Amino acid sequence: MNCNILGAPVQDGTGRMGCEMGPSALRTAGLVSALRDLGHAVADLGTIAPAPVRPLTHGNLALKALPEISAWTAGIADAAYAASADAMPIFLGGDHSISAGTLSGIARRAAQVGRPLFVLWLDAHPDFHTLDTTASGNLHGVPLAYASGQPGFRGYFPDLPERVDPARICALGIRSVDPAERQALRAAGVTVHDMRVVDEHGIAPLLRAFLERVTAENGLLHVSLDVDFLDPSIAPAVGTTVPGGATFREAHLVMEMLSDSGLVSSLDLVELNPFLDERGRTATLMVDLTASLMGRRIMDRPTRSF
Ligand code: 5AB
Ligand code: MN
Ligand code: MN
Ligand code: MN
Repeated sequence: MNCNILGAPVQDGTGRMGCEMGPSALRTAGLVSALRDLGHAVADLGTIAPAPVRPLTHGNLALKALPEISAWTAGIADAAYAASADAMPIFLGGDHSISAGTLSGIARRAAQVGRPLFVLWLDAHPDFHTLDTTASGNLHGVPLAYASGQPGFRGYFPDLPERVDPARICALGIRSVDPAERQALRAAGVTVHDMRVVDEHGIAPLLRAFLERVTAENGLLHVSLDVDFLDPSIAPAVGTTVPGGATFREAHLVMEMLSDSGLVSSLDLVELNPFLDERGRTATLMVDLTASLMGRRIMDRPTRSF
């Protein structure tokens, strides 16, 4: 497969510094060589630039860095569209606000090729706040709401060329949801498999059912992997730790099933804060998970089966 690597060193979407170093840490942990060892042709396209920043004021005074994130969203959306023409783009965050741009650009690409876009959101949080409902004001909490066309972004974030249909979004691993998000997710019809559902059913059947839907509609599949999807005991390098996350094997199983499906067409690796890491272990785990998603196997398997 042809892969395009793009760095998006954004940290203004979170309340603290450090995510700016994310792309560098993922490269240092060996992302490019891991992909090449699996036989992929990898082009590192370097670092995305934001669009020019313009002043913006909003009634929600809690909002942080709105002009900056709006400018990043525009720049990232253009880069995502361009980088998805003939290869699988892998976006290195940066905080999760980058997915406002990656999803916008990928949704535009999906419309251009005439295929439905599905999104697998692997995260402790649904990131489904609007500019009006966020109480923290941290814009890494809004990308999925923006990309799926929730109201209140017009004039502040770039106009969406195409929205992601909320009915084609599956959020998995969720365990921290704010009241406004809970209501909006339900109204929009997003599939949310929270950790309680994962505990009850196991992660494999939940993912399999979603992948079967993607297959049935010949969809493209964008995967957005937030470090805090993982349990903090195995992935400490994140600002928003929530206990009770995916285990090492649950996370690898998700990646292995995604690989077997052959459906994944774009990927975000987000929220890595290397300043909070322990000797690079979280960056290394993110690279190993990406390798599993891109075909690394414990043992060969007979055929594609998920
Ligand atoms: B992340 C919270 N809902 O709005 C908020 O890490 C957390 O990209 C957002 O998933 C977490 O601040 C954003 C409390
Ligand atoms: Mn997130
Ligand atoms: Mn999160
Ligand atoms: Mn986070």
